[in-house]
Amino acid sequence: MFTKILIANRGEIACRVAATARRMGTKTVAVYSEADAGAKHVAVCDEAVLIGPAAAKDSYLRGDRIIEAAKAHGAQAIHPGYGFLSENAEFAEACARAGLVFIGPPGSSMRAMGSKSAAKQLMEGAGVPLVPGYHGDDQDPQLLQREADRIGYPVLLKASAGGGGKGMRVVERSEDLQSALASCKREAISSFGDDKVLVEKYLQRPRHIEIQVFADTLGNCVYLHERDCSVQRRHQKVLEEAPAPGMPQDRRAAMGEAAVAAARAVGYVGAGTVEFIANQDGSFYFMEMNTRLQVEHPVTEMITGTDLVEWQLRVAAGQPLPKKQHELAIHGHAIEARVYAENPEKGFLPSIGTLHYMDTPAHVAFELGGQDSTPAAVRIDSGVRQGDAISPFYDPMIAKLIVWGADRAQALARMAQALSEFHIVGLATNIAFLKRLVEGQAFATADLDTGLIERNHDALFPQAGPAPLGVLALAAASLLDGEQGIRPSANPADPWTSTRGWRMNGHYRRQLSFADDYAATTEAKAYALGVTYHPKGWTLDFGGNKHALALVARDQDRLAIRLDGNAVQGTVRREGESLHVFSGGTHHVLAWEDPLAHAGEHEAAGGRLTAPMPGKVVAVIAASGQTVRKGEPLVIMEAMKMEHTISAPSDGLVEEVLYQVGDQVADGAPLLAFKAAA
Ligand code: MV4
Repeated sequence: MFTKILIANRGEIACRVAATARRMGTKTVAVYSEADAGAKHVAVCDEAVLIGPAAAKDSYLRGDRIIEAAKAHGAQAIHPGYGFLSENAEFAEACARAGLVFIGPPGSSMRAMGSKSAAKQLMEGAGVPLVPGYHGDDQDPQLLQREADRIGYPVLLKASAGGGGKGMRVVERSEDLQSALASCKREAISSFGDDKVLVEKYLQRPRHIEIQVFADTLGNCVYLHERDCSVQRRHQKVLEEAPAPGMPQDRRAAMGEAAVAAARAVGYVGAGTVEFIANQDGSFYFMEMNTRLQVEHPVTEMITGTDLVEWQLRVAAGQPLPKKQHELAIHGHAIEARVYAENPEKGFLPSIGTLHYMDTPAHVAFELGGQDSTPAAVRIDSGVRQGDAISPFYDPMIAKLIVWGADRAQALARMAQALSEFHIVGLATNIAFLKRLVEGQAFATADLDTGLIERNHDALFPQAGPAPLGVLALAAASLLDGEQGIRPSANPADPWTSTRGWRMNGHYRRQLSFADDYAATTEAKAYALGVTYHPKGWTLDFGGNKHALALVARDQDRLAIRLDGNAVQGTVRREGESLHVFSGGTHHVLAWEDPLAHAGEHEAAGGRLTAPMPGKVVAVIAASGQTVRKGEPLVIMEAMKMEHTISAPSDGLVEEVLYQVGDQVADGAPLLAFKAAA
């Protein structure tokens, strides 16, 4: 076994690989970019090497520097993770030339699967089922027309060099084929430098079912059953599960054997995934092979009780596969949800910034399940910690949330519960969307196909409404109870210094004011709550109705309240003047208008103007020493391909501009010194 490996990746997969290496007594070398000096993957590895600037092409894609780093640090092997260099045949071969083991398949296997049409020809020879279609070399438009007419419409044109849904055209009628062919070829040549296309029968409502395979250098090859990854949006997987709901044992074996035949046909070694599309009737067809460990591998680990990274290291070191086919049974059901820093309400736009607060459900970081032992109910694989930034340079994934259950119903219930306990402040996330998705009728009843999200759009993107009373009551209870903690008197029974709102005659009354911007109008929605204090709680007066409120229990930010006799639970996290209320999988942000907060602050206007998020300065409009009017643009930043204008908060003087065009700016960094006019 290797004594030291280099992990040529970042984020959760780098941390995941490091966890197994540590368990096996193998030392790890991390590589990192300038943006990742403080990243978790650097912290969890034994050694670390800076390989270049933030942009991946200058760092994580620099195979030459990575190989150099591996040699300089005495690593014997390189684990590529997924993405970056993981499916780069030249890199795999360059490792070998440098005397390093590439932990993955041979370059020849990657190349054989890299071209869709060549792969289909190979698969045809190996007896792997293919969608009815044409994948020949002759690209004469009239021949393609005859083939499409023979197959029958609708047909799908696919760029042979494509992948992940790029370069595809659905053609409904014979007379539309030539124009679709021309446009498909244009996209194929510009995206992949190769205009070869193939023609397939277009399947309606297909499922994406993939088979995990593993081969060693001694000629053994097994399948570790299937994953259903049908729930996707724009070819990005959102939920993955294993086993596939409704899969009969004989079809599972047939798909597994087809996948092993596919792997053997290309001389495969290591972890790979053979992707099929399946009709609703269960018929299945080879699509492509992913020649790497995949993001969603944990669901397979959970149901088979294996550590696939351990298998990768053993196979790369020349050892045989740890298990034979008949030893690979399925135990229970696992579901993975990809938690992203993105905004589902804004077209899933990535949300960059700092994870100011991250509270996760009780979980294990990585743990082996097993045929005999029950796996952990909840596992989280994450490459970030509270306080870390999600930068614009890399994939904005926050974590993979993986749950296991004895059956699908239990796994589903655990997923819904875990999502409602996953609380993040600082960034937009897809957590509430994921919760609606797993609880929705279609996923709950396993009515799966690749169009599930689009078809259920209205249920998955409900109109935002005003904050419900329970949310306002949680916020109120959190504030009111918090104030009671401030007790200057040594004698807790002393009514004169208590902050419980005690009054000698009658009950003390006050008003709490909250606001939110759910309607996304410029006018925020205001909520005014009258509060009357009682010895054991409060009465809330809201919208003309009275509601009895009492705090039942509190554990830091977690509250249990009674509201009109009903139990309500939630977490209230205060960040400045914002109250983040998490309850039942929802996240409401309420601005609290604290009447005391701004006392004595009026002269402090001005000071420094800060970057709202990490990004790049694209224009500096104001000059040092310039007088400006309120609202005038001063600096323009670009982050996530969008421009953000920083404007003068009031009339005043720009004392100093601290950045130049082209500079990278961290979240919260002062951009200019500004002095408000008197
Ligand atoms: C298809 C198909 C329907 N019929 N092929 C999309 C990406 C690539 N991996 C294969 N893809 C598809 N191929 C035929 N003949 C529908 C898709 C497809 C899809 C497949 C898997 C997961 C999500 C998808 C979303 C849209 C279309």
